[in-house]
Amino acid sequence: MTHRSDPRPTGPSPTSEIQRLAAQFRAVRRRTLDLAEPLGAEDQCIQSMPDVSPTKWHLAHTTWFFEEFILKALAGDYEEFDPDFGFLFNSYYEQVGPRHDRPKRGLLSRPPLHEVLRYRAHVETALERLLAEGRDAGAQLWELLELGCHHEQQHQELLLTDIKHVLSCNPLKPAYQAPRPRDASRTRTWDWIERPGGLVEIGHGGDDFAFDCEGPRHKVWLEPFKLASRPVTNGEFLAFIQDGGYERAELWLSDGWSACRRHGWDAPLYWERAADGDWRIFTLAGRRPLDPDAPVCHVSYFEADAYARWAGRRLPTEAEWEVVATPLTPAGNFAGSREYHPVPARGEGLRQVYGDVWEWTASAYRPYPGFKPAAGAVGEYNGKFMSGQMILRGGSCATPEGHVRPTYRNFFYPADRWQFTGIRLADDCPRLSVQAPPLAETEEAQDLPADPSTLAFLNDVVVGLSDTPKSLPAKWFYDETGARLFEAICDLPEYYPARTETRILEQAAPELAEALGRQPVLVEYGSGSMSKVRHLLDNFDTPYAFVAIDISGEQLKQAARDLETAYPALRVHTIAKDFTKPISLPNWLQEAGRRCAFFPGSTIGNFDPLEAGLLLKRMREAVGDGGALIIGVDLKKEKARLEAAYNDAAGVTARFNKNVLVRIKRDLAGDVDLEAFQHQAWFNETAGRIEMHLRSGSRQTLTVAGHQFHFEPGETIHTENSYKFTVSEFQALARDAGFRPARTWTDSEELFSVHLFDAD
Ligand code: AVI
Repeated sequence: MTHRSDPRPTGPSPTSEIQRLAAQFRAVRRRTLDLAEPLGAEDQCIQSMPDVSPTKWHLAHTTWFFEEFILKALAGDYEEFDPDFGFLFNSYYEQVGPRHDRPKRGLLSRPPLHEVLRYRAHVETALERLLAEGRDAGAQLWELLELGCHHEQQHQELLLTDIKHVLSCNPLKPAYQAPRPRDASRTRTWDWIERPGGLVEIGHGGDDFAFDCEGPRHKVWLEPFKLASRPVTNGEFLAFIQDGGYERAELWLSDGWSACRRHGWDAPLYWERAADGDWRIFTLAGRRPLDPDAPVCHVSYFEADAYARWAGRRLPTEAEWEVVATPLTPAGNFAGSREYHPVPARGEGLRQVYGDVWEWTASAYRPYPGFKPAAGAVGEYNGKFMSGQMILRGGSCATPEGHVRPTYRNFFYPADRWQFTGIRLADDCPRLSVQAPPLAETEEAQDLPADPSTLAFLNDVVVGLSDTPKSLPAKWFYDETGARLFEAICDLPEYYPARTETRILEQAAPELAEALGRQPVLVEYGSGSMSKVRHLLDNFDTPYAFVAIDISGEQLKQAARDLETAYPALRVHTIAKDFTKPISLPNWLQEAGRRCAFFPGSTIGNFDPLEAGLLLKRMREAVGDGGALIIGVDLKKEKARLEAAYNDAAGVTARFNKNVLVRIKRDLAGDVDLEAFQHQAWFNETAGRIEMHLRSGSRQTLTVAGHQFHFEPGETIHTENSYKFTVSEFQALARDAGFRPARTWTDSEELFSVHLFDAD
């Protein structure tokens, strides 16, 4: 089983966290039944090979997991459904006791399916009861519940891969679902995505859920490398077959060649040659012609490795894969699309990193440095499998939506083919480095130190400038110069938001203080110099504490010291972290009054609506039931006024925008002509946002760390969005995140708004 690798607080979780977990539990359990729904009782009983488990067994085993590890351990009065079920549905937990043989799960015609469904309902009812009393059950309950949900999601994927194998063994080749409409758009081309290597960090290190084997976070040295921008397709794999790939021992690892001969492999699993010589494949929607543009799927590690050797390349290591994947949002063709089959790549640049097919890596499944399995039976979940298996990354079209992360490590034996497994090629690069230009004629070019933040910046630059249209994340504006330029922007006559918000906050502060009651805790997201919170603190009687979250640890320390000097009675707690990631508040805050998230400056507008919703939900989780949110939001208004605020006459915003190019030149030794780009900002009415761009005045090539990026005249780099809202639009967004509007203040010109929301 899996569990988070870092200890969690021992006290009860906040109510919002409990509600989130309870909702997750219900949704996961429902989804498992949905997946089994198209199957009859006979389908659900079959085991077509030792690796495959019958659907009915998955339904029961996932239930046993909750029963064994939560109900029997933590619910004192729980009545076991059937004492024999522990023997039948324990998978591999030696410490729990003896169990039925894995290869004989298909012999379990009893208990019948309806009995297993009753078992599910029985355990769910008991768990709901425990959850209702859950406030006293302690962190262990919530940890195990979360683990149980992720465990069940893993079995949801297995349910699909296993039933595909079961149905493929039926000569009638029945379908699990009706064929889905085909999306004809696709691209055939691919590219190399190059990375400079250096000292990088991989592995999970945050507070959010991860399986124990994903951590600890640690350093890895990488030589310069490149990854293919998309996975290998069926058409490309066919060329390997046609070139005698399955008959040429020299392409195969010794164990791979033995497996190939022993099993008589001549194509990936589920491929079959029709009488007319064409290839067909079996899918969960029945047989279909082979699509040459879709990613090749159901290949073993041995086949992936042989293909890479044939192509004159290699498979990526898991660290190489993770470095490239980390900046990307884990979105793609997951099981949520209900396609249950990999689809052809679309668009340009790096594609299909997440979803479609699990990508075999050249890395063996071994513990990371410092890994220690948990004590007790749950420690058997991952740790004991760390021999003889290979790592796969990225999730597949059968993986539940939201289940994988950049650090997620899946593992299978090198001969396994029944999972949705595919290939992404990698290769070494000629030495690539972030090079500083020579200081003098006689001097050699020097490598700049590749610290993690510089590498993260380089990654974002390479990913963003390889994309169409080109873009860069706005966060890279803010080095020391960028932060100073932003402060200067706030003083500009055209930039009304900062000034207007201050006035509103000063005026609303007494009412806000009253609404928050005695001894509140203020939690500021992106606290910067901590100057805005002073407008509130000045009016609060006895604030209990101020929690400041900011990515810049240095600024945090200094600003906290200044604040403590100005407010000696205030407890100031700092969290040096990217505030978009989940945070946990210190336990000693239990004593305090209402918790209130504070997010001024309309920074919420710099997030896309989806990200903004997610961030608001994180705030809702952090403040818990009874909490509150005070947030500053810039309002929609006439275009001219909006555009003037981002096109000031003194050119400060233009310098702020160009600062990202200055950083590329300085920190990444990029060959950038600053004069060749022009600041542009306009209001995109359809999207409801100010867009900032850097526009290339000519055809030019920008070179960064050996990567070349070509610009046509007029082509832009999209550097920032700043969304504007009406009061009701913003209230709807906050409502979706679980906040109820309590009060809104605006200035007399209705330029800006400050909102107070309650979290009931
Ligand atoms: C930080 N943020 C709210 C500012 C805004 O208005 O979106 C950043 C900014 N960009 C250009 N001017 C100010």
